[in-house]
Amino acid sequence: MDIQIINTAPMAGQRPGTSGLRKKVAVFSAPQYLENFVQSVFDTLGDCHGQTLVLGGDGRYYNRAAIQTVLRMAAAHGYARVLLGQGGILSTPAVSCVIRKHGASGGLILSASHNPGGPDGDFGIKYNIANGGPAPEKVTEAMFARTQSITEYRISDAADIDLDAPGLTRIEQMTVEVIDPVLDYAELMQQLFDFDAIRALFAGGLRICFDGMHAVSGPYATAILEGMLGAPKGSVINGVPLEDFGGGHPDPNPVNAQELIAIMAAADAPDFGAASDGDGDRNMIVGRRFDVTPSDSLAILAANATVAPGYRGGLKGIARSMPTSGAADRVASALGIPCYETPTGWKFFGTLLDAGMATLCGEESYGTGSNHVREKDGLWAVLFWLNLLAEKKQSVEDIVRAHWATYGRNYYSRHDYEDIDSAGAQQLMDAVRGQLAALPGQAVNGYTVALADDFSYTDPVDGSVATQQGIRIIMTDGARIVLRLSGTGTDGATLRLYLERYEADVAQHGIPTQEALAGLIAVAEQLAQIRERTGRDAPTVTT
Ligand code: VG1
Ligand code: CO
Repeated sequence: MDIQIINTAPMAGQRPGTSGLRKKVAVFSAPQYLENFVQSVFDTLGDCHGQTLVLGGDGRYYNRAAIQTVLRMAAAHGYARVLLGQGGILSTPAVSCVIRKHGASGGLILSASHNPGGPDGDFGIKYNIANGGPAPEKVTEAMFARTQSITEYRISDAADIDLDAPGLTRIEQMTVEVIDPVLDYAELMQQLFDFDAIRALFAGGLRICFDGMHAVSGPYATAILEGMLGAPKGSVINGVPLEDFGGGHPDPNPVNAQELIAIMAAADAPDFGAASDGDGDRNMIVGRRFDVTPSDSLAILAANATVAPGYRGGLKGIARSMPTSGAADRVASALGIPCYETPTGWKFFGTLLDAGMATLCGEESYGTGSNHVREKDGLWAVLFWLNLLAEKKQSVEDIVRAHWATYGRNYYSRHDYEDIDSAGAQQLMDAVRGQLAALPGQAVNGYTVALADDFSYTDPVDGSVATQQGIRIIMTDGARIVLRLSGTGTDGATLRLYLERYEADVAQHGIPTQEALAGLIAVAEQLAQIRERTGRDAPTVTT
């Protein structure tokens, strides 16, 4: 075995977005593309002799080939040990858990999360630091800068290793340990939730449907829900990870998870439904004929956190991304704890969690998590809800309605305009930005603008600043519109329009969401001229 030094040259477009570097498989598998990025990550980290790296992915097309390359490069970079998920499989929250539990210096997650997979789909890679969380922006920017000046990479010429056989293999000085991808994670879940109470729920006849969407969550859900907790066989559907996710789009929302939504709408629907995404960090919670908005889910878990043994001591604080609804803020204020508002992306929660300032975090995009790891965690949210059902002995819908009755309802929706022209999308954002200074005080369609800005964030722990994190137009009654461009797509641009309005009156809590937000939707159209500028007369996806 020898370490080879291969000449290379910078490639365009290797800047990580909201969550890692994502490109079409054809781009990632082109000669030296993956190698350039991985070497740039390693060069940014510096000397890794003696250190442990965690490695795994969501099982999508190109995962196994990419893992062999990363292993050879990690050996050439001096790592002492790699903990590799068997078959190349590790969910994003499991990587976070394994890094923390085994004292690794970091991990590489091979995933494009909710983006479609397969030879024509997307691939992605993300580096997580020693706390188990996504590398912060200053680190990903340094990695990007390195991709712009790279001249060579180092790689062992060792043969491919067996990714499926548990145990130890050596590449150069490095030991590769193939681990059970579920074990450490399942053990952590057992510490956080009342497994006996959940087991009793199933024994008492509770029926659930968990849709793994042919992505990475399947093995975790099957082992924990059906195996450890006794949910009836068949409770997990689409539970085997496939390289192309069965041709589906592993983004757990009512549009993409139609099979689950249909099951939950049937006359004999199960009591509880859930779905996760490509890499297992998101969750959609569904009751019988009732969808739970992710922002509400965060607020409800926060309000009831002490039902779970892992949170008996109460919460230090809550953190939510800026576009996420203010439902959690109302719970935080009732609990007398702070609520932090961060930019979109889990990397912004890490410092707050490390500093013990926040216990629960959430995003409107079906992402919820806590200080148990440093990533959002799909199955964790499902177990939390099951623990809640065990305690409350109410239906999902009754729990949500009771929450609204206590705190009021934050009507909330996100409209996505996918794959629009990038230059046009930028022009739209610039045009709205140009109006911001003049908007406060103006009346638009019955609303009066109180504040209009481009969200900037100063991290309260390390003082780092992130600017241009989304345009907010906030009305005098607290209703708001947020506009931002996605940082995870690979086709053109995706415009996200977020809409929120608070309703205290319980008699007004039954309005269909889009109807309740119609006035705000009209304001957004008037200010941003979305139809004209995108050439679309409706969003691609409404959640
Ligand atoms: C989207 C979501 C964001 C989430 C990110 C990564 O980003 O809006 O809330 O953190 O995906 O999630 P964007 O930039 O496309 O809006 V995942 O599950 O892809 O790791
Ligand atoms: Co994800």
